[in-house]
Amino acid sequence: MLLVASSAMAQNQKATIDVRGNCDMCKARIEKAALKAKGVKYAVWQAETEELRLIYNTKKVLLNDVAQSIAAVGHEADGISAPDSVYAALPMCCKYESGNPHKAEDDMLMEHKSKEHK
Ligand SMILES: [Cu+2]
Repeated sequence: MLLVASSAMAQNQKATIDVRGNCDMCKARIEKAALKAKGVKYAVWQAETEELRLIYNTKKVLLNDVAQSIAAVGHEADGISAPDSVYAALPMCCKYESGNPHKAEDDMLMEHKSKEHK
């Protein structure tokens, strides 16, 4: 990491992707997986919204690769499912497929409408 932080080299892109999860353990796991992807500078996930905010270097990594590495640790990311074996090994509190206790269906719909991707 010898790159000098400079706005002249702004290849950094902000993005928000949907990542399924429930709790603080999920949060730690998701953020760790995201930050492990090369070129990811910032990753913060919120249980309430199941959204992961990212800042990443578009020259180093594709958003899809970040989503892949998160899915690989057990959390469905940007529509990419986690492998069954990995999901099965998650602690009970992290089993988001049985329904997120923090969130009702209606909230999910609302959220989708309010999200402006393009
Ligand atoms: Cu969890």
